[in-house]
Amino acid sequence: MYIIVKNNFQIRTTCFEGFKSMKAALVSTKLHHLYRNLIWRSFSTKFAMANSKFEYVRNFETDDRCLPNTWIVVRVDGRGFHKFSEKHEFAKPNDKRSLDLMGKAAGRVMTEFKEICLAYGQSDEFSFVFKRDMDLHKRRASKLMTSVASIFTSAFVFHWPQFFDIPLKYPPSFDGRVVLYPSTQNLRDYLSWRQADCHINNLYNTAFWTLVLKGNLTNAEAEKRLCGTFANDKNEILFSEFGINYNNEPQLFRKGTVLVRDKKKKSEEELEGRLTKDILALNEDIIGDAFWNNHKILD
Ligand code: DGT
Ligand code: MG
Ligand code: MG
Repeated sequence: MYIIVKNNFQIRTTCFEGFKSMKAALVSTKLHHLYRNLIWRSFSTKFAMANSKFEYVRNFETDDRCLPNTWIVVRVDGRGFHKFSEKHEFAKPNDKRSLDLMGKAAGRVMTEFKEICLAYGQSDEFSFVFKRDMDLHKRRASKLMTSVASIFTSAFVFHWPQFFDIPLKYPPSFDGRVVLYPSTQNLRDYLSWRQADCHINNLYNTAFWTLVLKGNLTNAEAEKRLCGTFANDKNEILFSEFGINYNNEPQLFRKGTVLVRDKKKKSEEELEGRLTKDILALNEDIIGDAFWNNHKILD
């Protein structure tokens, strides 16, 4: 620090005093360093010895890197979502708020991981497809799975108030798993399986809850009524008894949600209703070829 004074003598004195205190400070700093080094060396030797003694436990960690050049799918699923949906008074059989919130949380995961090329969700689950040549986290299964489940869960909680008027009654959670698919056909079959599951469950649940809520049957009676029925029987019950054409039910309920990236420049109008600028939520059939020919995601 400089002190500006008019008198020369005062300047010299100030400088001299300054040098003296600097020297003293230097000596004390050097001593301090010496002392610190001595202490640190003796400690670090002990730490190093202890470290080498304990370090062998690292070998207990297993190598869980996913096979190269395979499609990695991480699927998250709500834990005990049946109870969660009851406690939070979800609409039956589908609550649009929950499905939209699931989509929002999945969009957040895709924003975080650019290596995800597509996500598909229905009910309380979402599957994330990582590009087959990606090397994120050295393809370690546990890192990928826990990161996805954790980001998804925190986003679900974070955005909850945007979709629901009632506060969360307790913290929801999602489990995660990793599955590898060696061929693109295997991956397509996996996604088809999840969408077929959505269709089968939704048709059953729509028929069941229509019988209960509109047909005044008890849960047990509705279950008995639907026991052994095929898809066309359920369609027929809905149409002939309640005037409901199942094919006119919202695509969101019947097909689930597929998230894809779309980097093309868009007008303000086109951006409306999108999850993010680059992520598009669709409720389309992903079992047939049309979707894949349109989007060329897995090529
Ligand atoms: P888990 O996965 O073994 O911990 O058990 P849950 O209870 O999560 O069962 P799961 O994943 O097989 O099935 C999802 C449950 O969540 C199922 O009971 C229906 C319920 N759920 C999902 N979405 C909705 C919705 O929009 N509305 C209603 N009412 N229920 C829903
Ligand atoms: Mg679940
Ligand atoms: Mg589920």
